[in-house]
Amino acid sequence: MAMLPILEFPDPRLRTKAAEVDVAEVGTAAFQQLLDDMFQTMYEAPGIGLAASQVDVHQRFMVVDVSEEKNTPMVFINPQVVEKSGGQVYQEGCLSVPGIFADVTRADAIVVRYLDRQGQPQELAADSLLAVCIQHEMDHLDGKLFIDYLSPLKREMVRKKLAKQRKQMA
Ligand code: GNR
Ligand code: NI
Repeated sequence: MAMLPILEFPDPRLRTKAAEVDVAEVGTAAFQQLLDDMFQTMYEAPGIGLAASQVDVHQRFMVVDVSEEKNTPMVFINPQVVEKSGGQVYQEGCLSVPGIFADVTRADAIVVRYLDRQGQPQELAADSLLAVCIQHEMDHLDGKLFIDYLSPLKREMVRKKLAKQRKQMA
């Protein structure tokens, strides 16, 4: 197992649109190892989800665990939202935008179709935090970040805060 470096805003690689995973690749040792490394990276961060895009792998998959006990690992490969309804506001954060938290409105309930880590097709109904997390991770696969939903003024404040944080770290 290995911790993987997480790309941080404004790294342009976070804007890459990820490509579909070839199903034949899912069962390979290299792909399964990458999933294990992504779980380790997510748990140690700590975070509730991690998209492949964040570790500079531009393929459509992510790992998620929204449980309190951190004992419910989920893998979503080639995810597609096939139904969505309602709306919820959640204060989001992102491992690629450290130290920034902001309210984002998303669908409250979704149905997602995907392949699991065995490459088997699945369909899952998700709501509340799990629905937020899946939508947040799917945005990463399209090169989108939660701060993109903020007003230009708020985004400018985020940019300044991050620049200041970085200066203090240097
Ligand atoms: O750890 C995370 N917490 C979180 C909180 C609210 C909404 C979304 C998230 S996902 C985030 C981890 C991350 O950046 N995944 O891409
Ligand atoms: Ni994120």
